Amino acid sequence: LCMAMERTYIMAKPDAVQRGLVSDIIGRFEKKGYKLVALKLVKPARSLLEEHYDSLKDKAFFPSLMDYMTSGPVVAMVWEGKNVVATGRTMLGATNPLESAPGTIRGDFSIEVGRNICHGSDSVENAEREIKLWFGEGTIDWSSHSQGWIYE
Ligand code: DGT
Repeated sequence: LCMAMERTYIMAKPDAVQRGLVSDIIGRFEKKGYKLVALKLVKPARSLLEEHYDSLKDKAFFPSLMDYMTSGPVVAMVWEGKNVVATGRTMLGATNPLESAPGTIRGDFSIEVGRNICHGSDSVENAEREIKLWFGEGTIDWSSHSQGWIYE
């Protein structure tokens, strides 16, 4: 139980909130065995999203991405666990739902890349950057009684 634990930033996008899919997204991470260390409903400012998606600012779809992401509240979360950055991305499925496998969150609940319902950090470095951006120091350390039944 002393292994270094990763953290990742997971976000239910405005369409997930509108469509009532938040509990499915949270439930998959919870049931997998990952530990929730931060969660909030937030209507993000355009400036926050511009920083979050800074690497995409020259893409043709960036304005529509900003309109989509500012269209309503999102659920921002931080999940902790072994290899949670890469495994979290696997759980979300491919960015384009046309390519996401059935059984993944996007594969099961979405059809188009511009309405792909969730976000997950793509590297440990980006996870740290995104967690700081969305939560600052506002994550919570707590001891989970089930860790001994999830990790050997
Ligand atoms: P995420 O988790 O939302 O950051 O998505 P990633 O990391 O799987 O994919 P990324 O960072 O290349 O793209 C971020 C979001 O931008 C993606 O979830 C949906 C949108 N997006 C990406 N590529 C396209 C595209 O070709 N067309 C449109 N309309 N949106 C796109």
